[in-house]
Amino acid sequence: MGKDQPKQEFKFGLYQGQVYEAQDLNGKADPFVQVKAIETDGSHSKVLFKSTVKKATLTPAWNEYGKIKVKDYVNDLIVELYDEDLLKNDFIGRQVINMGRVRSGIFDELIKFEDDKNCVKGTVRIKIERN
Ligand SMILES: [Ca+2]
Repeated sequence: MGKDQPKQEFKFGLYQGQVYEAQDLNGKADPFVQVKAIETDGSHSKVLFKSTVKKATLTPAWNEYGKIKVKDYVNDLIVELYDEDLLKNDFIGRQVINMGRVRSGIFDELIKFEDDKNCVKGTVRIKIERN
Protein backbone atom coordinates (compact mmCIF):
# COMPACT_ATOMS: atom_id res chain seq x y z
CA MET A 1 0.00 0.00 0.00
CA GLY A 2 1.70 3.17 -1.18
CA LYS A 3 1.49 6.74 -0.07
CA ASP A 4 -0.52 7.62 -3.19
CA GLN A 5 -3.56 5.66 -1.97
CA PRO A 6 -6.76 7.73 -2.22
CA LYS A 7 -7.74 9.43 1.04
CA GLN A 8 -11.03 10.68 2.37
CA GLU A 9 -11.21 13.73 4.60
CA PHE A 10 -13.27 13.67 7.80
CA LYS A 11 -14.12 16.16 10.51
CA PHE A 12 -13.06 14.67 13.85
CA GLY A 13 -14.83 16.42 16.74
CA LEU A 14 -14.19 16.11 20.48
CA TYR A 15 -16.71 17.18 23.09
CA GLN A 16 -17.36 16.50 26.78
CA GLY A 17 -15.11 13.95 28.43
CA GLN A 18 -14.48 12.36 31.78
CA VAL A 19 -11.32 10.92 33.32
CA TYR A 20 -12.26 8.42 36.03
CA GLU A 21 -9.08 8.47 38.11
CA ALA A 22 -6.70 11.25 39.11
CA GLN A 23 -3.39 11.03 37.27
CA ASP A 24 -1.53 13.79 39.09
CA LEU A 25 -0.77 14.66 42.71
CA ASN A 26 -3.26 17.54 42.55
CA GLY A 27 -6.06 14.99 42.17
CA LYS A 28 -6.59 15.93 38.52
CA ALA A 29 -5.24 15.12 35.09
CA ASP A 30 -4.18 17.00 31.96
CA PRO A 31 -6.02 14.97 29.34
CA PHE A 32 -5.59 15.00 25.60
CA VAL A 33 -6.74 12.67 22.83
CA GLN A 34 -4.90 11.53 19.74
CA VAL A 35 -6.09 9.48 16.79
CA LYS A 36 -4.22 7.15 14.46
CA ALA A 37 -5.23 4.76 11.68
CA ILE A 38 -4.70 1.02 12.02
CA GLU A 39 -2.85 -0.18 8.92
CA THR A 40 -3.68 -3.46 7.19
CA ASP A 41 -0.67 -5.11 8.89
CA GLY A 42 -1.97 -4.06 12.32
CA SER A 43 0.59 -1.32 12.86
CA HIS A 44 -0.48 2.20 13.76
CA SER A 45 -0.07 5.19 11.46
CA LYS A 46 1.46 8.46 12.50
CA VAL A 47 -0.81 10.71 14.57
CA LEU A 48 -3.62 12.04 12.35
CA PHE A 49 -4.96 14.44 14.96
CA LYS A 50 -3.97 15.50 18.47
CA SER A 51 -6.32 17.56 20.61
CA THR A 52 -5.31 20.42 22.84
CA VAL A 53 -4.39 19.56 26.44
CA LYS A 54 -7.01 20.42 29.05
CA LYS A 55 -5.09 21.39 32.18
CA ALA A 56 -5.90 20.12 35.69
CA THR A 57 -9.34 18.64 35.11
CA LEU A 58 -11.17 15.31 35.28
CA THR A 59 -14.09 16.68 33.23
CA PRO A 60 -12.53 18.12 30.09
CA ALA A 61 -14.75 19.83 27.53
CA TRP A 62 -12.84 20.19 24.30
CA ASN A 63 -15.49 21.42 21.87
CA GLU A 64 -12.92 21.35 19.11
CA TYR A 65 -12.40 19.50 15.89
CA GLY A 66 -9.67 18.70 13.42
CA LYS A 67 -9.60 17.42 9.88
CA ILE A 68 -8.21 13.96 9.39
CA LYS A 69 -7.34 12.25 6.12
CA VAL A 70 -7.94 8.51 6.11
CA LYS A 71 -6.78 6.16 3.35
CA ASP A 72 -9.60 4.29 1.64
CA TYR A 73 -8.36 0.84 2.72
CA VAL A 74 -8.23 1.72 6.45
CA ASN A 75 -10.88 -0.22 8.40
CA ASP A 76 -10.28 1.09 11.91
CA LEU A 77 -9.09 4.15 13.77
CA ILE A 78 -7.52 3.96 17.20
CA VAL A 79 -8.17 6.81 19.63
CA GLU A 80 -5.99 7.14 22.72
CA LEU A 81 -6.47 9.18 25.87
CA TYR A 82 -3.37 10.46 27.66
CA ASP A 83 -2.49 12.58 30.66
CA GLU A 84 0.17 15.13 29.77
CA ASP A 85 3.16 15.16 32.08
CA LEU A 86 6.45 17.01 32.00
CA LEU A 87 8.67 13.97 31.50
CA LYS A 88 6.48 11.28 29.99
CA ASN A 89 2.77 11.40 29.15
CA ASP A 90 0.73 8.77 30.98
CA PHE A 91 -1.44 6.44 28.92
CA ILE A 92 -5.02 6.32 30.25
CA GLY A 93 -6.95 4.27 27.70
CA ARG A 94 -7.73 3.48 24.08
CA GLN A 95 -10.63 2.49 21.88
CA VAL A 96 -11.05 1.35 18.28
CA ILE A 97 -13.54 3.06 15.97
CA ASN A 98 -14.72 1.11 12.93
CA MET A 99 -14.46 3.16 9.75
CA GLY A 100 -17.36 1.29 8.16
CA ARG A 101 -19.68 2.90 10.68
CA VAL A 102 -18.05 6.29 10.15
CA ARG A 103 -18.31 6.07 6.37
CA SER A 104 -21.98 5.02 6.46
CA GLY A 105 -23.06 8.28 8.11
CA ILE A 106 -22.41 10.65 10.97
CA PHE A 107 -20.66 8.92 13.85
CA ASP A 108 -21.60 10.43 17.23
CA GLU A 109 -20.81 8.36 20.32
CA LEU A 110 -19.59 8.41 23.87
CA ILE A 111 -16.30 6.54 23.46
CA LYS A 112 -15.12 4.43 26.38
CA PHE A 113 -11.37 4.41 26.78
CA GLU A 114 -10.01 1.11 28.10
CA ASP A 115 -6.63 0.40 29.63
CA ASP A 116 -4.52 -2.70 28.94
CA LYS A 117 -6.76 -4.74 31.27
CA ASN A 118 -9.94 -3.66 29.42
CA CYS A 119 -11.04 -1.47 32.33
CA VAL A 120 -12.83 1.71 31.29
CA LYS A 121 -10.75 4.67 32.51
CA GLY A 122 -12.59 7.51 30.89
CA THR A 123 -15.07 8.62 28.26
CA VAL A 124 -15.16 11.28 25.56
CA ARG A 125 -17.97 12.14 23.18
CA ILE A 126 -16.58 11.93 19.68
CA LYS A 127 -18.26 12.93 16.47
CA ILE A 128 -16.85 12.12 13.04
CA GLU A 129 -18.38 13.20 9.77
CA ARG A 130 -17.38 13.20 6.17
CA ASN A 131 -15.99 16.55 5.22
CA1 LIG B 1 -0.39 15.37 34.25
